[in-house]
Amino acid sequence: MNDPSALTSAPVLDIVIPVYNEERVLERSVRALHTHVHEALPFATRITIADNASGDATRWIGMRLAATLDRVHFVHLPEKGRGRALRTAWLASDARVLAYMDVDLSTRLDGLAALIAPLLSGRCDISIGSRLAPGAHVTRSLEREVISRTYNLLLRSVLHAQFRDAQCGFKALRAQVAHDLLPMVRDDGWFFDTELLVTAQRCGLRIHEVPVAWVEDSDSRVNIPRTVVTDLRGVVRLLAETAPAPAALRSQAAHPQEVR
Ligand SMILES: Nc1nc2c(ncn2[C@@H]2O[C@H](COP(=O)(O)OP(=O)(O)O)[C@@H](O)[C@H]2O)c(=O)[nH]1
Ligand SMILES: [Mg+2]
Repeated sequence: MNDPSALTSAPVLDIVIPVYNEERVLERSVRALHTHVHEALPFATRITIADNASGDATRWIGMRLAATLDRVHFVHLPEKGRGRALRTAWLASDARVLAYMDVDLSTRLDGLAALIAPLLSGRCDISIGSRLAPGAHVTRSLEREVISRTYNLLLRSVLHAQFRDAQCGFKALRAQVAHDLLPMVRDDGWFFDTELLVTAQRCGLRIHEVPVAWVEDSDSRVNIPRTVVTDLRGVVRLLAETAPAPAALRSQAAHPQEVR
């Protein structure tokens, strides 16, 4: 149970929900997540709805939810881009652990505790949901399965990625890590996740993968051909960039901290 006396203090965890034209599911998902965090997480948790340029009723539903539910915030950005929404909401947050999850709740909510626990105990710097790790239960179309496996194979062979699933919409990291890492991440769209993880790995940060139970929602904002092209361009850019890690990140990697 969250402590009601702590409603105005900084939460331990901030879960950002990036949304673009999600009037259909926004209210149902936020209410389900709100109930879950209050019942299942033993620390103060905020939910931040981060909308970019939605043209439907998303903005008004988000504002109403923020006015109605405790510890639910709403931010609106005029320009599109999921990475932009995550970057902005994370950098503005005063929570010690920052997370995000897709609004369609494709990941089962009971995976949240397993995602956050290794960050709170200091066992890792970034914790990511994985549909390709042993123990994951995934229901999705053959097309998305093939694209996902091919893309992640490419990341492993070309960029030497040590993580299995770059694109699962379920990730968390320590706030200090986000503040140090995000200035090095340039992409503001779908490639943001990959760039964040590859940059973290290059800085020697510890990435922990949590197998998830995932049921794909076929209502998608992804334009697959366009996203494949921008992802491949992003991979080529990261291949060409091998900037050294800033000292702050190197020392975090060398001296991992427990989050209190
Ligand atoms: N803030 C923001 N969120 C976005 C944008 N594009 C997609 N999203 C959100 O990103 C999440 C994942 O999108 P979705 O279409 O389910 O992706 P898929 O599951 O990979 O097909 C959802 O919560 C979307 O509303 C965007 O431009 N801005
Ligand atoms: Mg989805």
